[in-house]
Order: sequence, then structure tokens, then C-alpha cells
Amino acid sequence: MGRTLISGGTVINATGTRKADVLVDGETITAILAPGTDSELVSRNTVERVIDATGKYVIPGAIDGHTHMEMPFGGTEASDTFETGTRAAAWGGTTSIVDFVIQKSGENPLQQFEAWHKKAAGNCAVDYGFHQVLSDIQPSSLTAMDELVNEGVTSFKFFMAYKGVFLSDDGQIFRGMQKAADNGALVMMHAENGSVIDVLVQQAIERGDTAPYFHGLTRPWQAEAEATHRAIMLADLTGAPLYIVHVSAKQAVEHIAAARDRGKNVFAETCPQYLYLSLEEQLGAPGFEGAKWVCSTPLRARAEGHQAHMWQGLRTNDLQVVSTDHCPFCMKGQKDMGIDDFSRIPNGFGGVEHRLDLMYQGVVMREISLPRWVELCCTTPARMFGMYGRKGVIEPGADADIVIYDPNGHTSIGVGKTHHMNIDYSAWEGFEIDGHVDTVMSRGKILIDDGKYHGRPGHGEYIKRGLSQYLI
Ligand code: DUC
Ligand code: ZN
Ligand code: ZN
Repeated sequence: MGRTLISGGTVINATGTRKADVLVDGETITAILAPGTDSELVSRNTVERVIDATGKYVIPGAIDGHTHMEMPFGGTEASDTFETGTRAAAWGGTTSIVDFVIQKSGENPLQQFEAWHKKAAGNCAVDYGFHQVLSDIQPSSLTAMDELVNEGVTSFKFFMAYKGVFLSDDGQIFRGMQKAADNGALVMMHAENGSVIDVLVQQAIERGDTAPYFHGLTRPWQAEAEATHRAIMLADLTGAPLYIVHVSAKQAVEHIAAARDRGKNVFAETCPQYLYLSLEEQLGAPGFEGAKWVCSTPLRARAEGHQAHMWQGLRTNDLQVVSTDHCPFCMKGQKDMGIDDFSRIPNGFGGVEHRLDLMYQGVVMREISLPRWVELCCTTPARMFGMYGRKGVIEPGADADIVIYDPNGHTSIGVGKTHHMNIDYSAWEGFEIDGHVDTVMSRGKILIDDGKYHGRPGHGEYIKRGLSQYLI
């Protein structure tokens, strides 16, 4: 790989925008130049390739800090493999993912970490790191946490729901948090009150309320808000930093904001589905259609104002990151396991390809600014998960992970299976975006250009992450 000049574009970092040319040498960004320096470099023959980005945005490759490729869940496995899912990510301008190693109750965390390495190695189109799920936390899990931090797994997800599968009780979570406070890891929390949800689900099924809509009604916002508050209090007792995943309830954001106002290291993400989709429109779709959007936490009632509050939280920094929680299942053979019982519908859907576009639409709608778009999708995930400097920024010394985004382009999502995820439907069917991912570069290699994919399985490398840069 020689030198490439991206000329004529507007470079957008989280700190602001400016017209500049970007010089890439091999896998690295080597210079940000005043616009027009290109002619001089080209005439000296020091640049092999010039990419004209006139009228376009030049942004850091996006980072999706919450994906589940091939995740075993709900009696099946997420339908995107590391190969198909990271290819789809590349199509959408995401050049790094952080996926979750799953350790269920009774499994050995370190063995699971090795197993996930085997699944991902040689298959990924973009770079990848790992968080680790720890379920039913045992003393051996606590020891494993230290070893995993040394391997670049510096964040651990605990669950307050899914009894018998993922759930840890408060004492176990407390011990896990004590360990994180000690070794500097970030605790990620699935904050829903699982015991209450289990009762509500059982009662709904007994009543004959079996349609997908009842998935939403049996996971009420109170269950999310209560667990969020409890997680914040437990973290406070231990001093552990806390990151709440997939926040969808307005009242949960209020607890997070209050903790942050008290100066606590409490962080949170939301996902595009909690900004755009709703209980009424999607989960309440006729027949079994709503199964397409069964995920946890669930889509919330628009009438209650949750979606508007998520946008507000993104503007005010009560929420710091947008991830996808990409966890796709096909309707045929997977989602349809729950045709007679919503509790058997595997939880999750796909979106790794669309996050950057969907969030750009937030810029168009004037919900967020251009630098905030980059901050939410690229820069803060890099800092939060210990990759900043190499990832998440356009500056000399950073990896040449670059997206050229055309604000005058257009993207029609999902229509006629135009997406690249391994799913037999699109949860985002019909969404129209006033922008387009034109060119995607990962460590200097062009993955997407001119509507074509030029990547390969195995280009993506493991990212051995450092500690969260919000804590040091
Ligand atoms: N939580 C996740 O983060 N992903 C999939 C399902 C779930 O409950
Ligand atoms: Zn979760
Ligand atoms: Zn998830």
C-alpha cells in the first residue's frame, strides 16, 4: 500500500469541522494538509492515488461498540457470522466492532474467550475487539477478569435479567463490580428487573396474550428504570465505573443523568431503534410481524415520549454513545419459534450496517450536530472502550480508518433486500436517508468504493484494547 491523498473534503472530528486534505501512508494517517496541497504532492509523484472528496465529509471509521455475531441465544444463534456481519458493517462505514464473548452459567470464561477468538480470527472484514459477558458470576469469573483485562478485554457485561441463563444476583454483581473497581475494567449492565419481568411474562402467557406486542408490555419502563437505579447504587458502593447498555426508557436516562450530575462515572448508550421505532408502530404490527422488532430492552411507547427523550439525551450528553446491539435472527426458522408464545421469540435484530446512516439522518433532522454525529458513532466509542488515538479520530498517527460520506447522496434502506446482513428481512425497511456512505477505508485498505465491496475475510485484526480512556 502506497500513499493516498483524500483531497477537497471537509474533515469532521468530534472537535469540529474544517476543509482539509488527508494524507494516508500505508495503514496510517500521516498528515492533515491545507486544502489544495494535493497538486504539489501529486506533481512530485509522492502520491499513488488521489481520492476526490469535494463536497463530501471525511470522517473517522465508525465503531460499533455493541454487536453479537453468531451469538448463541434463545435456543438458536444470531444469523450473522463474523464474516457476514463485519462485511455488512463495512458497507455501512463501520470499521471496528466490539463484540461480546458469551459465557453462560456454568461455562468457563477463559475457554469462551478462546472460542470467540477462533470464531473471529481470519473471518472479519473490519477490526474487532471483545467485551466479555459474565453470567452467574462465580469466584473463578473474578479471577478470569484480571486475566482478560491483560488480553485486551477491558469491559464486562453483567445481566440483571434472564434467570438461569445470564442473570447474576445483586451480590454477584456487587463482587464483579468490586473486582472492576480494583482492576480498572468497565462494567456494562443489562439493566432490567428480571424477576418482575418473569412474573409478567408468565401471567401474560397464562392469559393467552401471546402476540409479539406483549413482549413490550411485559418489560415495562419501570423494570428498566428500577434496575438502572439499582445498578448505579451498586456501582456507587464499589467505586466501579458503569456503562448501561441499550437504554430505551426515559426514566432510566433520568437516573443516569442524576448520577452523572453527582459526579459519578456512569455512562450509557442508546441504539437507533430506541430513537426511531416504537411499541405502537413496530411491536404492535399486525399478526406476527411485530416479531421482527422483538429485542430487549424493548421498543417503547412513543406516546410516553421515550424516543424524543433519547434524542435529547444525546444532545445533552446524558447519553454518550450510539451502538446497534446488532443481534439478528431470521423470521423463518428463528423468530417464528415464538409464533404461539412471544417469550420464545429470540431477542434482537440487525442494524450494524445502518447506524452511521440512521444517525446522519439525525443531523438532517437537526437533532444532533455534525461533530456530535462523529462523537457518538466514532470518537466516544473509541475513548470509552480504550482505542482512542488509533481509532475514532482523523489525525496524524491514527489508523487510516476513514469514511467518505456524501451529504448529497441518498440511501434507501432495506428495500428489496438491498442490505448485506444475513437476515431474511430488514427491520429498517423503507427508511430513507439523505446521505450516503461512498468510500470506506480500513487501515489504508479500501473496503467500499463506487458501490462495490473490495474487502476480504481476514483483513480485520483483533484490537487489544486498553482501559477506558474516560477513567484515566
Ligand atoms: N441484550 C443484549 O444486549 N443483546 C441481545 C439481547 C439482550 O438482552
Ligand atoms: Zn442486554
Ligand atoms: Zn446486546
